[in-house]
Amino acid sequence: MTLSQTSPFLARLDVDGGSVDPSGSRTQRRASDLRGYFADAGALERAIESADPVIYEVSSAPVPEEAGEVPFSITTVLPGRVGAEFHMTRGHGHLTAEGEVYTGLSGVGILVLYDGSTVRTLDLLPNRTAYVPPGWAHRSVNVGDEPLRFLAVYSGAAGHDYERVARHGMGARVLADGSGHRVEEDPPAG
Ligand code: PAN
Ligand code: ZN
Repeated sequence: MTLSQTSPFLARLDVDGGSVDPSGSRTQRRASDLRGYFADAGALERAIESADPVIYEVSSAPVPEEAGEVPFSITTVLPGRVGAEFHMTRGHGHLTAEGEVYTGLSGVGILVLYDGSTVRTLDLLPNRTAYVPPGWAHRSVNVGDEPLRFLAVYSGAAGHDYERVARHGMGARVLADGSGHRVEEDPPAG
């Protein structure tokens, strides 16, 4: 058995601040980082021109993305919309057949899962853990008025494939519908 180079440690989850302490990295994605992801490209450009808001950020624990390790992070998706579409992460699949668990910390969200033909949605809520099986691309959407925060725990061997979702989407979009939301089919073009 190979011994990890990482020492055992205890992390504090700052739910209100959306950070893991100790923290390995903190990544922000602004509207300008998400060109091509939202259906309403004009609304996205207007958002970029006005304030280029942060759409989401990820605070990761100092765990290497290597086989055997188990990285974890808190994602915060800020509330808001681009046109009718709620703020969301880019979404990705894993490069290897590795699953993941998402545990809701605060706010109200929808986890969209897509295996290339079937779309599934799960509620992302505090004290609920959503299971992402191997082979399912995943994207988190904030459908509430407050920041959506969740803890993601995954395999260090997973790797992240953004290409496929960037090109073919997630099979569905989550749109505002009155004071609530609806999931609309978004089949891949071609
Ligand atoms: C999460 C995501 C995080 C940001 O930690 O990486 O929510 O979403 P994108 O990676 O799609 O931009 C996870 O699923 N890790 O595997
Ligand atoms: Zn993932």
